[in-house]
Amino acid sequence: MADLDTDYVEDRAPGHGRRAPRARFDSDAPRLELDGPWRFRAAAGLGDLTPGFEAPAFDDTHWDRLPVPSCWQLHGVGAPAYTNVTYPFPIDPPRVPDENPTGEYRRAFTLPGDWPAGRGLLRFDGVDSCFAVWLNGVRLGDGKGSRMPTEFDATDALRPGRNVLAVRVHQWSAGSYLEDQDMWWLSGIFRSVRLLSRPAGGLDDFFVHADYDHTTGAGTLRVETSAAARLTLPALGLTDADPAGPHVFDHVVPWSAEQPHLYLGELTTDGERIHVRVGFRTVAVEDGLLKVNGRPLLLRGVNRHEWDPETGRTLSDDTMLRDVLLMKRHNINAVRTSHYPPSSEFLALCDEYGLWVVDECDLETHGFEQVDWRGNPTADAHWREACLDRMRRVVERDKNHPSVIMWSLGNESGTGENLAAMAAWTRDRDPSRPIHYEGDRDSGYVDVYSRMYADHAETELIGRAAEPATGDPELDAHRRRLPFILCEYAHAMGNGPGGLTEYQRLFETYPRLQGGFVWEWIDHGIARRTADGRQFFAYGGDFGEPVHDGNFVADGLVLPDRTPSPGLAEYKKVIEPVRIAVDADARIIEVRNVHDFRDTSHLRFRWQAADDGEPCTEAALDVPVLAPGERTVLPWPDLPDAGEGERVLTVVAELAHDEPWARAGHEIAWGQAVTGEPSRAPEPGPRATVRRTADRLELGPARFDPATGALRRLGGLPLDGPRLDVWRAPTDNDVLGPRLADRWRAFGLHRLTTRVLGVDVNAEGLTVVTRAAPAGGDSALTTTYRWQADDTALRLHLTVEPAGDWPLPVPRIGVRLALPGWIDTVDWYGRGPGEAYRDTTAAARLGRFRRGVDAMQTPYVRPQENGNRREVRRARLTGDGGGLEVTGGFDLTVRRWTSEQLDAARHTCDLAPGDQVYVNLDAAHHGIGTASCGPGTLPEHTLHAGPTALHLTLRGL
Ligand code: IPT
Repeated sequence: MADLDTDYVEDRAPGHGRRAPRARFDSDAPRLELDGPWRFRAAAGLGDLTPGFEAPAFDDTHWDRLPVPSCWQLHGVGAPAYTNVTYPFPIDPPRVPDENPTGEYRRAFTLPGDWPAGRGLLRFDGVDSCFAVWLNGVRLGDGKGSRMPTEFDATDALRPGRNVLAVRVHQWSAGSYLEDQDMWWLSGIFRSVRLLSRPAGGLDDFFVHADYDHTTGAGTLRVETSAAARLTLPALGLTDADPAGPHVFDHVVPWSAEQPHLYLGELTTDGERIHVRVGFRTVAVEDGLLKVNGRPLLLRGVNRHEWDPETGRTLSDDTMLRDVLLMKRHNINAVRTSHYPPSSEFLALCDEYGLWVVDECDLETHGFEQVDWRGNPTADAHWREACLDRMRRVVERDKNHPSVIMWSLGNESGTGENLAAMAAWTRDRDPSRPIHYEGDRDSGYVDVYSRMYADHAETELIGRAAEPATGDPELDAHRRRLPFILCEYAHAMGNGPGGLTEYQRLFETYPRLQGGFVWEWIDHGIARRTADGRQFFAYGGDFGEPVHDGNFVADGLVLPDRTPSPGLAEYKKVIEPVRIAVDADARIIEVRNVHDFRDTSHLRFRWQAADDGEPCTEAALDVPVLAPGERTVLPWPDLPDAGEGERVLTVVAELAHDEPWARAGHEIAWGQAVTGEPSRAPEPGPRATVRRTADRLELGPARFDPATGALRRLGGLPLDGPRLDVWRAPTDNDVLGPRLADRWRAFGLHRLTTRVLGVDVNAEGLTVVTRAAPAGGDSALTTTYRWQADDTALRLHLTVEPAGDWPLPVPRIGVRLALPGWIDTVDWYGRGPGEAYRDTTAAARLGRFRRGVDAMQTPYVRPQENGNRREVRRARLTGDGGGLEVTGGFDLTVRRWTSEQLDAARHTCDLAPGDQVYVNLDAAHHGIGTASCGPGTLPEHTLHAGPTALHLTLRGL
């Protein structure tokens, strides 16, 4: 009989025929991996199902193949679609569209001859969004809850030899209403499938309770087991002990993210041996602080979605390890698993390498906000069981991970009784971990006060416990006693985030502020190629979606291919666990250990002095071992006499030995101080005077256009400019939020027209005055270029004076020039090596750097202003044909396209090198901020049009 019953799809029930949730663990019980190519057929909807596809004898040889695990839209079946908040279907819970793409999956497998008697379970680690399962034609059940495991008892249907597994997966289901996370809508069996043998006398579940008493150093271990078992932990002298204990050990090494000590052992029964990894730690909210092992934490976190640009939400173990290593190497100590439990393997890595984890339930109903929360499932008793089921499955699966220090009920799901019920169940099941949920501002049933994107001022108010009262005095009193975290802040979309330093300062000032989680770890771009084979990353709208949220899906600290973006370098610097302050006036070095647990014995320190960027001496720096929270002050090392120019003293802390996550020598923290003034360009020789011919003005090595006063040649180097430039290709933070970029365009900043007011030859040299102004307005910028030269060098003294009203910030004030396209290399002395803007400068140190022109670019998924190098004292732009040297004090960008081309590009593949290289030399920039979601540029980083000067010396090379 064909089984075409699909009532479960629109049923709010989380599933039928499933096994109770339990811990995920590895044991020696046999298992069969069912990943690999499956037979697959894409059905357009529930009216298009294949009758009898579940029958073992069904002939599927004409079906396609699809890998399991995978997201079918990334294998040419249907198309990915991106929405942030909006449901991509009408809100009509629990009903979903008739057009409900459905995948029919089949695979045969052979049960090995030595497969033991006893129960067999089929485990699906993740299926999006709803599925039903048949084994040998017998329906085992159905399930929802995409990012949580579902197990079915397969015992009665399992046969010796050949077995046929059939799974029907629906893109949309009642469960979709609970899964409105800000990400691509993707479907299919996207995590592994396994058949597990459950031996007679095996152990189905256990719960490790490993507490640490920081006052005595003792550890208490208690393992609840679902059946009688024995516990062996060699390092603690336990052999075949009763797991229930409690076992008290006078001294254990505790687990922390900084020193993730795990005790390896085994739980055994007559039928099974299970690996256990025990980390002793006690989490508590006491005295208004979130503490682990008695110490308050400072969370230096990120929100992590599971993402791979080729495989979507199917991640290899290698990719997960890459994430963990990248995080550890960038001083990150915490992860919020936004907004669903990750693959269990990821949590195992967090246990092993050390990351604090806020484990979040697979729950978001954000789109109901758009209908004033009418029918919100978290506030509707009909959905109670579906919500509770999700929470139970996270807690049961992940309860034995020491890295998990908080449970999160979900994200952006409004408020409602079902959330309170989830919290109550969780508190009862696992009183050892605090509960997090941001969406209920009253924080009635949670243990930490959590917010997202609160600006600096509001965060400070909360730090001082001076925030406005919430409605109910009792709730207000409760919330006021809670520690505060920013579960999302510093939206890392495109260029940015700006303002990290200022947040961190608040976190380190007010104990109540226990840090936060940057939004977010990775850009969810999808790897695509142009017809001619160039790769780019697609975002919302690129797949013809009728509703979408564009590139809002690309807002991570790493690009889709996990290349760290400048934002990650900035974050690493801002959250350094050791602070090194090099003070040039007092000639002291202050080192502060801001780790929460670890002393500094794993670090070595060294210093280096450089003159005008040229390193002259370096040596080890003897820093006494500092306990967490301790500081020391050291005198400057004996330095050789500084010569002419600027002296930079850099002090670095690096790993003294290999750690599991980085090699000895890996840099953790640094500080710098500057004394003296940078060397100036050599004093000019005898001043050149202007020679005038019919078609040009000549001044020293330079040639100008007599009509416009524009520089045309410097020695042998053809060039065009420099000309006033105030435009930048708007960043995502300029475009979104209060839409500064729209104001810029309305004002006409991207289309200033220039009128030459005068080209004046005088005793000093040449003076050119221009007036740049937008059409339709009477605001203008008057720019005076004073040119002087000797035989070899050309000097520019530039001043800019605004006239009229400038009621808005301006993107930049400086000049742009065009050089020949054969320029391919940039050497500079200034801040680097990476991109920096005035509120994203922390990670940029003073030094000498060299990059190819192409490597000066940051390929943000949506092209935008990028690549600025700050406070450059000297730059050489060179190629086979020679080059240009510029000295002065300026910000520098060098690219193969104009800002206008950058602005017009929608994807990186829209940018093509032309036959010129464009160079911006700027006096100032407007900051970056995080207005794409959160506060804009802080007042101190805002660039207003005002009198501006820039002094440059240009020399042909
Ligand atoms: C917040 C969401 O929690 C997160 O998933 C993501 O969408 C982020 O915004 C923006 O990228 S919700 C927003 C209304 C603050």
